[in-house]
Amino acid sequence: MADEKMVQLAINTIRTLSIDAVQQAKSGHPGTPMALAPLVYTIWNRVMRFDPQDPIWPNRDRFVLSNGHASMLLWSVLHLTKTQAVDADYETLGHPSVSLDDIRHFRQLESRAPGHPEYHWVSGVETTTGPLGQGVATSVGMGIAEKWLANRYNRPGFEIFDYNIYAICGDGCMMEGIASEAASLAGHLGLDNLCWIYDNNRITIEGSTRITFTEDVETRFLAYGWNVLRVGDANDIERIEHALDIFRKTKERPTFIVLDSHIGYGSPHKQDTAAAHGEPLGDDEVRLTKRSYGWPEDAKFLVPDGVYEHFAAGVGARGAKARQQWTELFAAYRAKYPEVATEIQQMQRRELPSGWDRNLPVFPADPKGIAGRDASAKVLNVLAQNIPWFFGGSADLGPSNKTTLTYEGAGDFQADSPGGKNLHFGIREHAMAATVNGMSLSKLRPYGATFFIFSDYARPAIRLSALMELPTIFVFTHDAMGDGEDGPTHQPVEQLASLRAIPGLVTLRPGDANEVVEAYRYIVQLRHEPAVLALSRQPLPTIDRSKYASASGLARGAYVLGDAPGGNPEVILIASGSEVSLAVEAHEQLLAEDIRSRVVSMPSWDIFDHQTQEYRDSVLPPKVTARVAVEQASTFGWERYVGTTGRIIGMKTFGASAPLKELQRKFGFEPDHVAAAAKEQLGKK
Ligand SMILES: Cc1ncc(C[n+]2csc(CCOP(=O)(O)OP(=O)(O)O)c2C)c(N)n1
Ligand SMILES: [Mg+2]
Repeated sequence: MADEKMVQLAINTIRTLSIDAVQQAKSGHPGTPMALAPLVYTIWNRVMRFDPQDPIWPNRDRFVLSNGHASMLLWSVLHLTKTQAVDADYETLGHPSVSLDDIRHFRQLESRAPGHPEYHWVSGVETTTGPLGQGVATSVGMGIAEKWLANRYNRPGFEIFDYNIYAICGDGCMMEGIASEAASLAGHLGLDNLCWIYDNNRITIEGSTRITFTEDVETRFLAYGWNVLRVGDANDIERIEHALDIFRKTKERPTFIVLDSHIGYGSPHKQDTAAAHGEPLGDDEVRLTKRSYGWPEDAKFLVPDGVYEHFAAGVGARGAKARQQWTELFAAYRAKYPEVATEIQQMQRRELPSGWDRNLPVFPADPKGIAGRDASAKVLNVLAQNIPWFFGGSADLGPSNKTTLTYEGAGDFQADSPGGKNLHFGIREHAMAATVNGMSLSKLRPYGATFFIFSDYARPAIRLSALMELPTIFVFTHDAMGDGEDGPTHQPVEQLASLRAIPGLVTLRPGDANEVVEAYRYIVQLRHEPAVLALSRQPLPTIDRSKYASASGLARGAYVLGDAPGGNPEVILIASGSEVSLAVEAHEQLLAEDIRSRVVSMPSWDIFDHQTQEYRDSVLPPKVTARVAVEQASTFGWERYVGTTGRIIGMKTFGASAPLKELQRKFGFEPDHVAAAAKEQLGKK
């Protein structure tokens, strides 16, 4: 068969698999796969360096489908290229990632062709997408990661990292603010390894973009400092290939390709209408559409003869050769540079280098103490020196978050210094969070920082980090009312509760400097879970660990810090963060009055909830129902630890603008108040 005919056959296979899967599922998005099949075909079969036999080969090009609703594009191409499945231990499983049967069961339970691309569920998916804008923003982190990796590991004659990132996006992604933040950052950093292709079909769910989106997107990207190209016909694969070629030759700027397309291409009644976006075409229209493609009208889930072979000869052969060459190159590299080669291998498996925790600080007891953020600064500077690929930055609050790495040689990450370990995200929290996810997907161990209150601006990407099971680290300081005078706009109330509600996210609020150290020790060892650290702005007393239990108890989420004589408490005080030392003071008052008090430090609900029932009962004995929880945050949810009769000293309103001491008095965060609540629990007023 003439090559051109084969190409059309391959493209129409992507289209018809997408149409059939949506029709069978009675839900999904057929129109965009129908329009973008030629683009995806060109990227995958002609350009991308990707070996379907090893979808996690470190130097592969990355493909991000930011308009995740068009997931059938990805399921089709993963299937047709016979991309192999890989497990969580990075082992190839010997079966395809997406089978034809999975596609037949598109959007059904257990199918490897779910509604949207899911990173931890389907091999070959580089990042979870669906919340519009997240994919393109995440791709910026992938671009940063590649630059950093190339700078650290490449040697003359050894281009160990030189991959590109291709992200497809639609009108929705272009409208979302996060994409603007991310594009601005990528332009500033001159990420020439990054190419976004914008599906300019002028259609979203409510109809034509004439009703919502009339800006000049091209000029916007020119202003961001991108190289902007346009391909006027989404079916013209030669032009698409040419534009992608220009991208690869463009230096010092990311590339933005505007691709004019027709949603629902080939459907006589639905092309160019919103009706093609998110519902099945319907049996009659499917037949008419297939007729327009010259496809057998009644065939379903058809992969014509030669199509698998065509992809095998394209991306398959090119990827296998590239990986083979890289593997040989890496073997020579390992012989010449064994230490850095080991680093790469450890990083790829999310292992830690030996000695990763050497020199972690130990803080002596000190009633004046040290702020959570200052303790964090000491730890970050140690970890970043022990773990070469551990680094990050802040959204313009480095001096406040104390996340700037200050050791000699840490450096700033910029276009002309891609080896720097201090990232400057600018005031772009949404994009920062997605960017650190992209870095994490590239196997670095990044952190992103801002004030705890602005975790709301990072929340969509935090949620995705948990959904993807990525060990991304979010460092949030000013965790309560410690910045008193800034007032309620800056005082988090509901943030802890809302982050604790995210499945799989480890939220930690350490109670003193040594708990900060233990928190990092715990977090750094996570391989598949993200973590949020909520740190104080103000100094917290460093608890005397010769008198109270070791901070290593943090690793169990909650632990008995101080106890009644004989370990037989009648009342339990539970606290996190800045309220731990407050609870300790109340505890000492109670002991002095011969009240058998226990004080529990509870830095993490999530970790505690994963301990055995036996351990949890040992910390919070069920028979002791007199309980007081104290936390400078919403009381929401604390009933689960104090029961329906316990007392919760927390926030039921927003805070206020005033010095911290006054706020503590106003809202009841004082030892006397806590001790009084404990006595009330015991009926001793
Ligand atoms: C953050 C976010 N908001 C809303 C949605 C719901 N949604 C899914 S697709 C879509 C329209 C997207 O339009 P466009 O990107 O142009 O996609 P096309 O129909 O052209 O493929 C919307 C609003 C979403 N997935 N994510
Ligand atoms: Mg659109």
